Amino acid sequence: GRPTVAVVGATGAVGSVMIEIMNARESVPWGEIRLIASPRSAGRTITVRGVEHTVRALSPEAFDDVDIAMFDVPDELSAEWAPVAVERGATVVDNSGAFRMDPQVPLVVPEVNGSRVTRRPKGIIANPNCTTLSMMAALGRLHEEFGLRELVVSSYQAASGSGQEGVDRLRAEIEAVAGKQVGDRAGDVAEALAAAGLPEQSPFRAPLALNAVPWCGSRKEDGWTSEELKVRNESRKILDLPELKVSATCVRVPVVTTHALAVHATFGREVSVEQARRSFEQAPSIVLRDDPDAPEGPDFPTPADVVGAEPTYVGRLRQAMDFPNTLDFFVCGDNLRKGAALNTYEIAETLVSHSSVGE
Ligand code: 11C
Repeated sequence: GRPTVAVVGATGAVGSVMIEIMNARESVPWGEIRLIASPRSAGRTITVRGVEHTVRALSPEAFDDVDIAMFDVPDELSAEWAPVAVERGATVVDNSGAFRMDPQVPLVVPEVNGSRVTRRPKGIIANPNCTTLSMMAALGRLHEEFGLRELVVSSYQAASGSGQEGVDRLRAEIEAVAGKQVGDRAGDVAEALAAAGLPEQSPFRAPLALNAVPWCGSRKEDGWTSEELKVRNESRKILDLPELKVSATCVRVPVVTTHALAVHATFGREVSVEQARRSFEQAPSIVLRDDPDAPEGPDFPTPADVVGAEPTYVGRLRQAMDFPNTLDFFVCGDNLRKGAALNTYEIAETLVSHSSVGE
């Protein structure tokens, strides 16, 4: 029969986008759609594709007869519950960081390495971090054309990467400085936030309103952040380039949704902007917005253009002046869609199209 799919974390930020994605699909391959969340949210009703569903509480029995369980929950919960779902017979597609670097767990971006879904010794497939994912469709394409050797990236990450808490904090900070002549010296913004009654405790390491904060995630060795290491490790794994040279600087900017990255990618041979352009134009999941001579002014993607969109947007494509094998470009991806819910859903669709579950 048709497979049963479960959304675990159905009431959270990413889970809600997952349901939006299923509602927007022309057709879905699922027999049953099951919504699962913490006992706190259980009993709520959510309409999916015109049918009212009651959210079930997370429990081992909730996974009975589930073919694919898509997990959109924090790392600790995935670590604990994904194996339970597998034991009950489900294949898990996990959007947390719990299993990404496990050698027995494929890390999948369907248009780059979709065939890997078939080898999953633990019954788990991992979805990459949203920052890595935002550039992966474009990089996968260029790697196929030219052979990627080195990757230097700077990110411009949205507040929603820090969850609803991050979104709430950014909105409160913007409100606290809006319409006021807040000074531009160190401390002026912090003072305005304190005056507006905002707690000093914040998901960000510094005021984000009127600012940019070169810190995403947690502290790791030698001054790197967790987010910068994820970009390095996950890019290597997805592209199957364990020796790829990667250096990333991850920066939080006062944007609500959509991560952007400035990418400096070096290849094994001379590159051509024309060839890269053609390759992007042929990729169904990439939109090239790169017309510097457009009559209405130069055309390029900004995060605001991309919110709610499924594809990755690429612009500012240039041959690096002093580096014959290098392309520079700017890429934007909705961190809650391709960066999270959409890619997870596409992995689940890929599993079905490989007839790899639910038979
Ligand atoms: C951020 N990319 O913008 C992070 C959030 O590994 O799934 C996602 C963390 C993860 O802060």
